[in-house]
Amino acid sequence: MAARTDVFQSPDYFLVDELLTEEQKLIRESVRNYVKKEISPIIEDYAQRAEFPQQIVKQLGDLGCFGPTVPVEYGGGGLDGGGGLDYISYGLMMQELERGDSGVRSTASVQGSLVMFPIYAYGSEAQRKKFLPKLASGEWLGCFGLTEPNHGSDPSSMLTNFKDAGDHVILNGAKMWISNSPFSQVAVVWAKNESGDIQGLIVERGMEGFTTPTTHGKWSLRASSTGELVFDNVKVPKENIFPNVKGLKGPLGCLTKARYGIAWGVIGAAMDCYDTALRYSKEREQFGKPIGGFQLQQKKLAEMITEITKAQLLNWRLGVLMSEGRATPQQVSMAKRNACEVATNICRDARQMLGGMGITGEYPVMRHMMNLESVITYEGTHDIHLLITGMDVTGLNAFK
Ligand code: TGC
Ligand code: FAD
Repeated sequence: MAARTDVFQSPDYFLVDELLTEEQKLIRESVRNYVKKEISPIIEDYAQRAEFPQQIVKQLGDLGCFGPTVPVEYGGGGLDGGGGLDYISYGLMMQELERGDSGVRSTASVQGSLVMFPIYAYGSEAQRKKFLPKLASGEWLGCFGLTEPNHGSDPSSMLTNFKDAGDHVILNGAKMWISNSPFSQVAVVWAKNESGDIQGLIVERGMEGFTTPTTHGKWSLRASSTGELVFDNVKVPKENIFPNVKGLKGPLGCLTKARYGIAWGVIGAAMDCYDTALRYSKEREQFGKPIGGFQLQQKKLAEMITEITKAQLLNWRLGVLMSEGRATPQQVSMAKRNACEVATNICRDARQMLGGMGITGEYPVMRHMMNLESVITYEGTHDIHLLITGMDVTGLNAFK
């Protein structure tokens, strides 16, 4: 397939740019330029072949997209350690990456929020020094194992477990649907100890009994690699267990950071679909005039830009609250859920506006649309996030 020319123009109907600092705009620009140069020309081809473009790992490391929340001394962006990035910059990075492809943003989310963040927040100094710089630079790729074959939305019922065996523990169990597992050197794994408490362990490729079979046949996130983590009596040194967290709040704390990135990211995908549909509607003629001149097509475009604008403003406000340390996990859930819903609808409408061309790889819309079926499901399904909001406003738990 011929490389696609990326002519994206970012929609900004309410002049949200005026709310951004010069530094935030510069960061967005550098990631946008990277996506135009390195992602847009190749991504369709990789998605069609269901292949992970491994070269992006080093590129994203060089660009500073890994570990935005980790202090600069460990190779991160400095969000949680003082100095460095702010949460709006982090969000803008994710928006631009997902404008390219959800799988590219996924790689950055997993590495930064689900692997580097817990090693920094819950790990020992030795763990931080050993793993963080190599993960920040992209020399190593990490993955995050929470979901199991029989325990997805309800991770507290997980079966993966470890038993004490002197200077190490013996880990058994299996994780499923793990982004990047087939290419990872390092897996952050959540498992139960002998008392039934959830703890995090760093499992390294090469440990005997540890395998990462690839999941095949996905119609979504085809340019992202997904697999399992299988532990068959794996000896994990005790020095690889996180000393500073116990319980489900460990993995859920990581998810709050990653879900924040998704709220921004999917709006990037929506912006790409809107921009593509708008341009197409002015070029494509039927019944003697551009299809953009028909009311039904204008309704779709008007609703798309309205929802994008509302989400941009919500994300900006959430970014301010995150930077001030005042955002709640429930606010992050609302933003993730809303952004995924509007982005999914926008991509579906854009696909229709392109008619038959909408199902081809000539345009990015069908790829985005299919990707978003994963994004609306992972990191908490659409309905789980609704129940989180429901519980927050009523004080009543409808999960169980
Ligand atoms: P519950 O009793 O409510 O909570 C247990 C403890 O966790 C605390 N907590 C949180 N802490 C930080 N951030 C959050 N978002 C938190 N939510 C809850 C809570 O305060 C409590 O603390 P403590 O001190 O009292 O122990 O737990 P529950 O068992 O009732 O479950 C609640 C529920 C359903 C909301 C939760 O389990 C959930 O979010 N389920 C969805 C599972 C999920 O999101 N899985 C994601 C897997 S990873 C993934 O998809 C990566 S995709 C990566 C990519 O490619 O981008
Ligand atoms: P289930 O939990 O079985 O849910 C099925 C349906 O039931 C959903 O509609 C759900 O909303 C609904 N449901 C469940 N409980 C309730 C309830 N109490 N009330 C009402 N409805 C309910 N996981 C990781 O750990 N690491 C990863 O890197 C990772 N990457 C992923 C990549 C991809 C491409 C995909 C598709 C998934 C990934 N996941 C990952 C797993 C993902 O987080 C789970 O798929 C998700 O949390 C849902 O779990 P489940 O698939 O088991 O669905």
